[in-house]
Amino acid sequence: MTCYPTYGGSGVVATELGIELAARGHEVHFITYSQPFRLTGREANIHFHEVSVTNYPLFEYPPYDLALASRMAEVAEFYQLDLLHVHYAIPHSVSAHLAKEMLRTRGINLPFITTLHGTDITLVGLDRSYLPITRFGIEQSDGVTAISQHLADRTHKAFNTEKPIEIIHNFVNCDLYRRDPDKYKAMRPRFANEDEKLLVHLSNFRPVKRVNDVIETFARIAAKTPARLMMIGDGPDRSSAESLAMQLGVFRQIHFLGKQDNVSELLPLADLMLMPSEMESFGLAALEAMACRVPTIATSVGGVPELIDHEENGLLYNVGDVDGMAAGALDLLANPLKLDMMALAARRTAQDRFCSTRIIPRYEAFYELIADGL
Ligand code: GMT
Repeated sequence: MTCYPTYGGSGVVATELGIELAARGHEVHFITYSQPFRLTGREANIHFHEVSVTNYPLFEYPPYDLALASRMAEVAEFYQLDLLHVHYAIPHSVSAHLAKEMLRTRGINLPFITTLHGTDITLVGLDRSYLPITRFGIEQSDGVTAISQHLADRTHKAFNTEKPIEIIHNFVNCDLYRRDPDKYKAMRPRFANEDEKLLVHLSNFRPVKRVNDVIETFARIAAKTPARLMMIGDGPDRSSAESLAMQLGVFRQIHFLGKQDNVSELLPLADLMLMPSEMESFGLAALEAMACRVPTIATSVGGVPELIDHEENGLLYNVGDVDGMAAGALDLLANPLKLDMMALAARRTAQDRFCSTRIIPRYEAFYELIADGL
């Protein structure tokens, strides 16, 4: 398994997938530049191989992709891996292709699967300097999966490729992500008083997440009802969000919590999640919240409508419609029965359609297919 091990949806999915597969008895080897942040290092059947990139004054840009390919080939040979599964096309699929070719010269067959997550296609992959190599990486993959139908369609169109793409939606462990009444009672007072509503946002605070819209929406909500907001995560737009919160007079009602490992303990404390992104190929944070009985107020972009049905298990708005999102949130917060129905529907969606018990077997079946060369 190869992914970006830092804070980001694709790394989370890869890590959780590795953990779930290991729990089912598979031997999982992570090959990345640092230990993925949701791994503790104590999980059975999980092995971590660090890719170290030697620097040399001649290298203005140390060649990580080559060091990764080398390590992939070594690990695959030493540990007799059945296949490589890389998350995020760039540069991982190209490194996997190189590793495969290196092993081929030694008589070893090593198929590889690429999972597309979103920005590898919609932002980075479409940049002129990466487009041809991204298309190459996708086409050379023995199998390709995408985390939503939207992303698969977009990939076919943007890269003008007919490469078959298996849709395997993101997943959540519904036993871990749930509202435990005792924990709720014990922890919620840390973040909100009894008369206050609690909202949450979770992301990497990149421009695509529109964190300032989170603050704008929250300020409109807080002007009408006592409320607090947990901002989980960190990234380039955090200070701009903090400064906007100051300007709008809601800074003291917001907990900027930074990067947190155990989001499954924080999400269930909230009444609503805010996810006003410019683009989401899936919206994993919303799914994690939904499993915890927290409906999401989101933008109707990318793959989000594959997860959220407007007025059923959440609310959908146009990008930038902070007035609409605030009005929707206030309406729900003022109608506990309606909010409760939506919270139950959100949990049901997570359980019935996106629970790891349903999705992991899809990956296992796909692995079998690719490993058997079909
Ligand atoms: O936007 C992020 O959180 C990072 C990015 C990534 O690739 O790490 O996330 C993408 O992958 C997630 C997991 O599959 C999806 O849930 C996100 O929707 C997707 N982000 C975008 O498409 C902007």
